[in-house]
Amino acid sequence: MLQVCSNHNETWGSDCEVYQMRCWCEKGLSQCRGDQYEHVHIEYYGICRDMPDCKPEEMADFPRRMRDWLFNIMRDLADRQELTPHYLKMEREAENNLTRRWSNAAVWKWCDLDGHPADRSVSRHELFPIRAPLMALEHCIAPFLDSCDVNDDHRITLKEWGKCLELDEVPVRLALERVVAGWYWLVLLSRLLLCRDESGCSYWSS
Ligand SMILES: [Ca+2]
Ligand SMILES: [Ca+2]
Repeated sequence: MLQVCSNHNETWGSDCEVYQMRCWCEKGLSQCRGDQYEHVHIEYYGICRDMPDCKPEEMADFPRRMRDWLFNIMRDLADRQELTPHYLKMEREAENNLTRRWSNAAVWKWCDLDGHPADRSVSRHELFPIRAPLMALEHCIAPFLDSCDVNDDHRITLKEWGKCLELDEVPVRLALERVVAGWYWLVLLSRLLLCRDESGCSYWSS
């Protein structure tokens, strides 16, 4: 079982133990070890350790490294055929068009993170899939992600995301428009297919 470090800087036997304690505390059950555990969450995987400070020069270089990393993950997923056709198209464009490379990868990741709920902003909870696994390897990830949330409302908008990755606003907006257009066509197509299967579909008659 993989040990985890919580936001209280305590090592737990597994992620399940953390979720279980949080659940006990949220429900006010006697197994809850204290009110502070009502908001306990996993900070990173592995045992707790002293994190080195992120030096200013490391922080200055971090957006570039993060852009590289996002593009490499997108490329890996494309190679493994794990991207949807729409994102695959964006990946192919990123391969061939250097000006679109970082913005396509950044928009893809931001949309990927914005899932629970998909409300056009990435909450701290939604950042978990990139934050927790990277914390033990990249000590600048936490201050970097905190710095993205410029207005400190605990959510990262696409504008904030693009800005902290040091991307131009226009290619980011264009890439997002393409994602939205892709979704629009997907929804339309699925409605058309559904309509074909159902007799007397109100979509056609309306
Ligand atoms: Ca969201
Ligand atoms: Ca914000």
